Amino acid sequence: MLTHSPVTAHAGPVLAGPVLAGLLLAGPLLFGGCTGSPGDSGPPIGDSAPCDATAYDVLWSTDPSPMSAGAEAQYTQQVVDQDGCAVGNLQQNHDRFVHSIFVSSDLSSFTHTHQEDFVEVTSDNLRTATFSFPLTLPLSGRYFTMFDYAAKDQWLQTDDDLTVTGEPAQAASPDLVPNTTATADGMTATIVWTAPAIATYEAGWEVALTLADGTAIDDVTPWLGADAHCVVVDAATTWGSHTHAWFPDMGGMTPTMDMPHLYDGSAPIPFVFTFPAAGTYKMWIQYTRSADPSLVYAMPFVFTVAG
Ligand SMILES: [Cu+2]
Repeated sequence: MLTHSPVTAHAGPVLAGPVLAGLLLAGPLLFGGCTGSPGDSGPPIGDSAPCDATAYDVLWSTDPSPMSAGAEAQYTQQVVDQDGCAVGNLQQNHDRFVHSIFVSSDLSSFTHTHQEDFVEVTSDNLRTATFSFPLTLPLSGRYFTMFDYAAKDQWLQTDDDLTVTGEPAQAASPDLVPNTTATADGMTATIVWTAPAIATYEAGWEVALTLADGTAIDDVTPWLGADAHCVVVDAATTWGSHTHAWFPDMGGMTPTMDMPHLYDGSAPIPFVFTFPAAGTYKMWIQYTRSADPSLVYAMPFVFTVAG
């Protein structure tokens, strides 16, 4: 099942991405369709009549622009509606207001980040639906970008592309050899498919976690409101989605609900998902352990979905 079904992906104004680079912080240019002064655009928090969003988009810029491989930049983003007005009624979902995921076109680099990982969200952030965080991407080339956020009890997703300059460059093509075992950061993850991956049918898999030497663990702890997260993209990095460790009634969950803590890593962690089309995909299973909650693991798997 899709837990983060995009309601209006790609449906927003055509302002997103590099076109806006350098303009995002310019204020008045962004608020032409809104009432009030630029800095006050968007409703006060708790206002009963927020801007009447029927479509959403995420505008963004980097400083410097363009970004250079391996060099830290400041990434600033704003969630706007169909009129370019700040969406002042974003809902916190999975402990964050906007989840930003960057995947290199060669599928070697995966980053999942949020402003809250660096500084707290303020009322100004929420009123202007604008968030900012430092970002370093290791390789030049195109990065597929996914923004996950929520408003009006809807899961929302906007996708975009970001281009990084400099050296080193991404590989010319991704490594698409399927794997069922991944080892990273001293841990090993192994997946077993429990329902076959066939396009448009619900697939299922379980992820078994151990230390890299095979030692069992039992201290997986919730991170961002779930025991485990899964971000998946297609091999062409033109489509992506996000799901979580399965639990009963998961499909009925709304953005502000908390997921139960059911899995500590001592038994395989189940996932279900319906892939939209046949082809090769890559996913990253993310989780943390109470042994070191600051270390977020991202275990990568390449797999094929049958037609
Ligand atoms: Cu996130």
